[in-house]
Amino acid sequence: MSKPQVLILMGSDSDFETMNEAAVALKQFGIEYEIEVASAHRSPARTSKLTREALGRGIKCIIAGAGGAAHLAGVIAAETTLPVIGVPIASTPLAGFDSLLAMVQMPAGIPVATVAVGKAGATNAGILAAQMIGLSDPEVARKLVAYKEKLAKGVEEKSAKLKEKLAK
Ligand code: RP5
Repeated sequence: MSKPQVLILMGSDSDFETMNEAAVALKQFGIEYEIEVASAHRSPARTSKLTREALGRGIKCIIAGAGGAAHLAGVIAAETTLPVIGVPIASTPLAGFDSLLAMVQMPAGIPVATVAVGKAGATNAGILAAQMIGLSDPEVARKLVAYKEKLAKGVEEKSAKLKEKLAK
């Protein structure tokens, strides 16, 4: 087994159902990843340690998912030069709007690439990480092209099916 290239961090184990979609996407492109629970508020020292060690361990991108007052991606970005992708999780009565605003409104100088709230965002976080890795990994780049072709083919099939249904 090769070394993980992506570190997936989440604020709580309750975020896993959403964040697993990032793992599923990475698996699709054959990218090794590691998953850890680390909270910006409940375990700041652990979050800092995992972040600071990541670059030296060969990690190329960190995906961070959190809900509510979602500061995880921001505090990670504060401590690393690795690209950080943030996934806002819908885990409170505010349905992820709170997480989105907390994550997306970073001050200039500390970028977090914030994706959509919830599972679609987690999927896109995995794909975006794959696209970063694909810049220097031809095998991953090839799989990304095939993935896009499959998406486009799926739309054509849906269109054909719809037309068939309407013709009946
Ligand atoms: C956030 O609080 C976590 O990212 C999670 O989305 C939310 C709730 O956490 P738990 O109370 O389920 O541990 O920090």
